[in-house]
Amino acid sequence: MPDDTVELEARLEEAESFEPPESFVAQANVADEEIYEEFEENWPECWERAGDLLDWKEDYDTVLDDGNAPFYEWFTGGSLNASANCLDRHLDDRGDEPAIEWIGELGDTRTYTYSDLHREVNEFSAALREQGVEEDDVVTLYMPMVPELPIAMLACARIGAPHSVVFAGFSADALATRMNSADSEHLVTCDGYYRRGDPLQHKEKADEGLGGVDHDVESVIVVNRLGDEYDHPMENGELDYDELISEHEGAEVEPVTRDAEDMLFLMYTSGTTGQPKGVKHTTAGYLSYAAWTSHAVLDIKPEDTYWCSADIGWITGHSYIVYGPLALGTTSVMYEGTPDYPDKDRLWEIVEEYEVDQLYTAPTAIRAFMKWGSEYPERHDLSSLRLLGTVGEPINPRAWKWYYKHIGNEDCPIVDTWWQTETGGMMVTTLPGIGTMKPGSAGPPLPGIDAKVVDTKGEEVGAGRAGYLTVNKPWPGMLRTLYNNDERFISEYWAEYSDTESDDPADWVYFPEDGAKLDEDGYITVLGRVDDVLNVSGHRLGTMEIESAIVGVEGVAEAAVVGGHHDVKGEAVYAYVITEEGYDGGDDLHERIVAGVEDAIGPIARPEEIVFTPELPKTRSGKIMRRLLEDIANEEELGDTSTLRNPEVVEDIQKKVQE
Ligand code: 6R9
Repeated sequence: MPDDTVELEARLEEAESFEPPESFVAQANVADEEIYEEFEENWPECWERAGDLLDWKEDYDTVLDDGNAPFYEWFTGGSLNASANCLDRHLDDRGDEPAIEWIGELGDTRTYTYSDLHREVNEFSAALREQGVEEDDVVTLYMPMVPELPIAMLACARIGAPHSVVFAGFSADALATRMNSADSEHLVTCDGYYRRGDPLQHKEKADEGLGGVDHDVESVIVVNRLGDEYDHPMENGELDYDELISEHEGAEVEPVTRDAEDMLFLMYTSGTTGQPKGVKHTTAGYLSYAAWTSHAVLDIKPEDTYWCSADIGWITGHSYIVYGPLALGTTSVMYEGTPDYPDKDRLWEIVEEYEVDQLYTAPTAIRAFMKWGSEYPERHDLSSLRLLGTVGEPINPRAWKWYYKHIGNEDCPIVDTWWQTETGGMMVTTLPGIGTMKPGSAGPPLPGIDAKVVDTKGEEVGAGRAGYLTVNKPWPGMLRTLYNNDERFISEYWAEYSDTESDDPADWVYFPEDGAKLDEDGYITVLGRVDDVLNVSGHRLGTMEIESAIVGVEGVAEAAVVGGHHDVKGEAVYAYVITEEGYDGGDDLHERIVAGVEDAIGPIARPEEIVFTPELPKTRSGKIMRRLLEDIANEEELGDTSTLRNPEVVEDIQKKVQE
């Protein structure tokens, strides 16, 4: 390596902060730092900026109705349709431009122009209607990354039927739980998909899930992705997607006028208890917020080719593959497969071929790229990239710098965006054309977002101190409630820091259950969950859900699940298991536990390590000391064990983990 490269490398290693590249600033959608003040001084009317990005059927009359906190309502009096905003309004100017560039894992591709997408969404809307789907019926979409997934989402939106997308990697049981919780009587699914070149069956899993649905299911529609590779069962009156589309060829379905606050979709996510939470998002608030943050943070312009590599089965894919980018009329790339198939340069090959302008991915992926080495991106011309983004978990400065240098060539700003399923869109991040970037720190709250770092009493902590993240004012993209469960909505998100008896919105504080640290410039470093939620490869998993799956396995008496450090996944699942009295283990219990977890949740929740132990460390009041189990998993020095009822088990467990 020549000397100057070594020097450059060293300077990059040491640098604590980076300025947005001038070339970027010159063209940025948002480049004037006064925006922070403008939002603050003019709150909540500042949110008209987000509302202005949409086409309204009927204009709204109130930006924010906070009369019934925390059940806030946004853009009240207004009406619109999300699919019309993502499709119809672009037809005149951008009808022939690509809306979705879909890339299959095997290299097959499909381009949907805005006209194509509009046509198929109309046809599928007609098909759904014919199947009896009515306004406000929840339609479950249990689908992998095929173009028919965003088509089905937009078709639901068109006819005013909220969708509930269930990640394809989730198990049959998980599908049933979600359909039951949402009383969903309609399912759109898929025969299968490809993973690392192999066809994976999906339909049988869907069938098994349907077996667990406790009410009548009116319709099941199956997309055929695998063709002749997999002769999927169709024995129960299911309908074939392609046949439905051809039956409804040329159909036009008038977009249903939806009230601003009408539900656009439900998205289930993990929480502290075993039951997943149905997060409710609305038409105007959510869509305007997804569009606004896509504009301000991702710097999306209609002529861009933008790529978010998440799965649409998670909120990131909803907001930043489908709704945000399409509302802005840009080209959104959608990739079916894994980043290392056929080789570890797959992403870079796609960036080069499609001349991708913005890439939005997750720290877990970046850590994997780093491990594979810079020779893979070096094989490709990545000069089309203008902006990089990350989401899902904290990114460590080393990974940030690797991304900055090896993918961004040191001239793309990086936005490290903190947000959640519940927030609908980004909340804490630098604005790419304005803010100094500090690797490892997400940045200040976005304009109009009143996020703070507080102590257990709700007092703000000073610079350099760690505490808990709170959001002290509402924002348009926020969840409105948990489906059919206002009480849990309040207890999960508000009770911690609010005066729940108060009618004054100023007394209501949203608690995202993340720990955070503040620096002297008001930048927030998010430290991770403070509840019993794990973040495995950026996926949110409840420890309780995994524990109850393990306890359901024959021979298991008790289980405790914690997160242990993992170089690529960030966190990995560690399970400590007590077997039943008299159970001699020794057989296939390990495999049965893995299978039990995969059946209840899916392979993403598979334990990395299962430790059998006769006892779990418990406090005198009988609570499992999870913190200690975490320290053991991470092979860290153990904290205070003096409050334990059974300190002697600790050493025993430690030995087993180290074996
Ligand atoms: C969008 C999404 C939310 C949880 C969140 C936090 C973690 C997300 C982060 C981040 C640090 C970031 N998280 N982005 N932590 N820095 N930039 O991921 O939604 O699946 O609901 O997860 O992810 O812990 O509370 P979701």
